[in-house]
Amino acid sequence: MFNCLRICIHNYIMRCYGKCVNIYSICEKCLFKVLFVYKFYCLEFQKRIYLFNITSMIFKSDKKRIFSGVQPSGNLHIGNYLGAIKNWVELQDKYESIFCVVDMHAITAPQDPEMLRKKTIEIAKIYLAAGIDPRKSSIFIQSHVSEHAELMWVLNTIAKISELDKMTQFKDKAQKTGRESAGVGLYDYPVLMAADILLYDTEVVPVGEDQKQHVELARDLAKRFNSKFGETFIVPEVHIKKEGMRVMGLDNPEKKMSKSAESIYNRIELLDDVETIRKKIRKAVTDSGSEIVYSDEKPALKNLINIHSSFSGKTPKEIEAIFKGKGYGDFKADLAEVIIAFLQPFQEKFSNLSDEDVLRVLNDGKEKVRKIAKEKMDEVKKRVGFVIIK
Ligand code: AQP
Repeated sequence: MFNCLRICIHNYIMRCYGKCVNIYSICEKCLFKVLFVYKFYCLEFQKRIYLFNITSMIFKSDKKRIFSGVQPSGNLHIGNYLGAIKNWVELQDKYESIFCVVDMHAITAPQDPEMLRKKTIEIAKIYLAAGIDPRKSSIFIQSHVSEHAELMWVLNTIAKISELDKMTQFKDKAQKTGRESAGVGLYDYPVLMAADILLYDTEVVPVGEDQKQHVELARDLAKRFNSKFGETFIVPEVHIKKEGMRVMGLDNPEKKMSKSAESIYNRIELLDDVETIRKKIRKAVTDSGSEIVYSDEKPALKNLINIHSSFSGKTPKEIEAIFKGKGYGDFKADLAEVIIAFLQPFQEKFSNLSDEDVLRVLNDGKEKVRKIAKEKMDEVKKRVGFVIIK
């Protein structure tokens, strides 16, 4: 009898989480009792959903909306985490949050279709393992909401070539192929990013410092569209976390840490194993001299101290004091352990997430944001003069 009830409650919970379970897999003797318990739980559950909906309706208007995303263009690194995702986790309680896996951005560089699919799911898992809570935030895949591409086209018609010519990220990335052979998609990437942001009436965009210029373009396009066609878009603010603003490459402190950097010694990846992390930190370039000092004259060491500070919570001054009289060897060994202390539990959470769990979250997220995107796009179409048949 006790076992039957346990199965029933288990089945009920599984049903609530959308997993299909046969509720009648239970012995006949206790069916009556079980159905009674089941009905009671259903009523309780409905009551809670109702209360939750009412509460969110009341509080919805108080919260500003944030939007941000990461492109599945390679293996995520601690720069992506410290510059963006860590910030999102902290902001999701205060803001109505929308986080996207921007797969349409990822195809602006050559990519392998199977790998792109794998990395897209991996990034969504990383969001969840890092602490993005799907009950508080909407998580979805960019290509699942076609309005991103539609709005981009409209914004393309008001963006200027002179504006895109100024984008430093394009200049950096086009270096590989040369400007003339670079793809139009890569050049136009900031306009797609503007569409991502403006589509959701985003008020705040939490990104790493490297993306500031792109958010500024989104602001300019919003203002231009509004003055040309009437108030349509909210002009978004950029939100950059002070510490860990721009994590630099371990192999070159002049350039940011990047997924697409050729050498794996440029970055610590979020899914690197313990030995790889130790090795990469050991090999990280340092400046001349052997003292552990935080100074602009020692950019490589400054970058490593910033990383230490972001993970350990200690200030650069405290770190300097701890390693006074010690050398790079001691500092680097400690830095590796500080990173590992964060990454190990993170990786454990990551590996406990199944693809099915993540796909369900992404589907729910898509359903939530699609309505906002469609409403905004309908408004845009009306403003620019497209014929709409209801
Ligand atoms: N080095 C970094 N330091 C701080 N923040 C960073 N971000 C990226 N690199 C650093 C932030 O991570 C978020 C997601 O970035 P993205 O994937 O959309 O594109 P990205 O900025 O071009 O990142 P990568 O790692 O350099 O990727 P690739 O090499 O593919 O271009 C953004 O908020 C970004 O600011």
